[in-house]
Amino acid sequence: MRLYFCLCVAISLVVFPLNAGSASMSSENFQLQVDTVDVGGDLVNSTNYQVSGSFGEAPGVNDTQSASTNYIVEAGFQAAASGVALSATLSTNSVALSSLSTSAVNSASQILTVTTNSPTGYTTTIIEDGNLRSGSDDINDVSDGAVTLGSEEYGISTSGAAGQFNSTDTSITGVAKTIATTSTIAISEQTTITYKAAISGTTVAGSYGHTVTFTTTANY
Ligand SMILES: [Ca+2]
Ligand SMILES: [Ca+2]
Repeated sequence: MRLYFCLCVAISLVVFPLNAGSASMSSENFQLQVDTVDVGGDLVNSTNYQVSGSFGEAPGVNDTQSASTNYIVEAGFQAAASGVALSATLSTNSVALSSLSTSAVNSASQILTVTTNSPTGYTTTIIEDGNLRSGSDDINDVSDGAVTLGSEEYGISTSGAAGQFNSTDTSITGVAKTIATTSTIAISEQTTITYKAAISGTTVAGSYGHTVTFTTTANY
């Protein structure tokens, strides 16, 4: 018995503004997130750069982002007011597990890459639009921690420092599940998501598919 199905994935991002680390002032009618003493400033944009400047700050200090393995510095008062930056990409938007048989566990992967200057990191969740299915038939979600040869089971695992299922297979359900998270900034942090499926002798033949959605948010 041979089956073919593919998985279609999509990604969405939610970004919330970051409150600056300096002291804020507020009253009934206003809130100042950051403050400085200078004589002026502006945000300047071009094709290849953005300069956020305030007169009175040291020249050149606030022109560029400084990054290393363990930190990102957004220097200058205007940068402090600009908030958190977050980007997330997938290496592919479609994953195919090819034809399944009772003699193999098929797998295929995609890579999630996240960069954020949030000092408390990010969290990525996955959710499905329904079980992996073909009409009214579906492939059972893995429930015992491993997609096993000869058993009808489907799930994912992760690899990478941020991965949350690096040593077990887990189901994808209609409830958002955290698959990757960090507690510090991330610079091109990669998490590999591996989809795995196996069938039994009673699995109904067909073309199976579903859609999953990733959501990445900065931690606060
Ligand atoms: Ca499911
Ligand atoms: Ca199993």
